[in-house]
Amino acid sequence: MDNPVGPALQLRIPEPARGHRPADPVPYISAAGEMRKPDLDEKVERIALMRKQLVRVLDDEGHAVGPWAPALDADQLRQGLRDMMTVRSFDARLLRAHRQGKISFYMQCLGEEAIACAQRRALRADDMHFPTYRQQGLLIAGGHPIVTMMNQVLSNEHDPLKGRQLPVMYSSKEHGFFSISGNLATQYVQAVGWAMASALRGDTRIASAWIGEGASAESDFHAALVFASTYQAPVILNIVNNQWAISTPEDFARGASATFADRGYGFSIPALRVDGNDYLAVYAASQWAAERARSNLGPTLLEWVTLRVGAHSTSDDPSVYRPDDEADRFPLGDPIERLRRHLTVIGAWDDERQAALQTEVDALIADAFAEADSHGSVKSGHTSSPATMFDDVYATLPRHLVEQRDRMEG
Ligand SMILES: Cc1ncc(C[n+]2csc(CCOP(=O)(O)OP(=O)(O)O)c2C)c(N)n1
Repeated sequence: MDNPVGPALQLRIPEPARGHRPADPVPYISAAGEMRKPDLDEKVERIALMRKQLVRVLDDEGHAVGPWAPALDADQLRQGLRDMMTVRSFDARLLRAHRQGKISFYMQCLGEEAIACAQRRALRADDMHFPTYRQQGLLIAGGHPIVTMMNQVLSNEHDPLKGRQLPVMYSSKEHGFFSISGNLATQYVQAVGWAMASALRGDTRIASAWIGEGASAESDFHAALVFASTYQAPVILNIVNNQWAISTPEDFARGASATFADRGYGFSIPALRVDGNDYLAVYAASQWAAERARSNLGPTLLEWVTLRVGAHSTSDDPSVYRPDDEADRFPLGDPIERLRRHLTVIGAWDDERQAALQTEVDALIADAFAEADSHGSVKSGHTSSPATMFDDVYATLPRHLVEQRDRMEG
């Protein structure tokens, strides 16, 4: 007999990926050049479709097409290629250092290089980024010394953070790179707060918040959007959708039918979904969002669609939850190969120059690692004295901590 008060209520429980199931295919793929470019102050309702579709500039042949194609000259494009190749080589060297037992932990950004590299070049040097552990490209494209980054990963005596942070959790005030936190999503509220403070002071610098699609399920993400939209804070809200949050496919955090960019719409924040493996699209969308922030038009949410090609970290084994050929089947390709093809198509590049650049970049990274490695590591006992834990915390060290430090040194 039918229940007269209706069926028993049920929740939709997302199912974990079973047996090497790939992440869902990227929904709503648009052709390169298909999406129009709105005015900076266009009403959010009129941009609504852009949170579903994909802003793309580079087509399959390597041509830059449509209204989003940014005005970058050949030198700037070659610089972008060099930045991304440097990041990839840096990651490969440090992954090898982990396998050699020289470092305890590492996280690479293989396949995602365009996003941080292009946004760093699209913003000003004194803007402030609040990154996750996968934006080493911000530092490298920003000209941060590579040896210093390696010293941090080795936690040796030259590590500017004095061994207090997990490897890859960099921090550099001079390079506009806020200290990375292992507690996901905390940096989103901090970025919005920093942007609000910048506006309150009448400053001209903007903030850029970074988060992975998995961590966007955290309440800090939503709290940040409330403040960003209420106060129209000058901030770029990046969500890097690399399809996986460790072993969890992206549809867990996003829900059954939405996009991550949809989340901006609920707060009346203009939101774009962008091909994150297209250096030109990343540059153009970042520039658009930055100009909106600088013109007091408020926050912009950018969902970058990409693929985490490597493992989550050196503590992860993706072969138990994802297929080996996922990167080959990913429809947005590889960011370095795509920019290289574009440079070739416009007559600014060839195989010989590519090979020479690869050799140059690899030598730069090898030399930097040799130098950092010559300073030893925490593993070889060459690390900052534990007494330095009292440095850089208080303007004036309280008496009881002075005593504790003296006891340690004595
Ligand atoms: C608040 C919090 N919850 C959980 C974790 C454990 N954790 C570390 S990384 C990670 C996955 C994050 O995935 P995503 O945000 O998609 O970023 P990605 O690693 O893919 O770049 C999780 C669950 C954490 N560090 N902090």
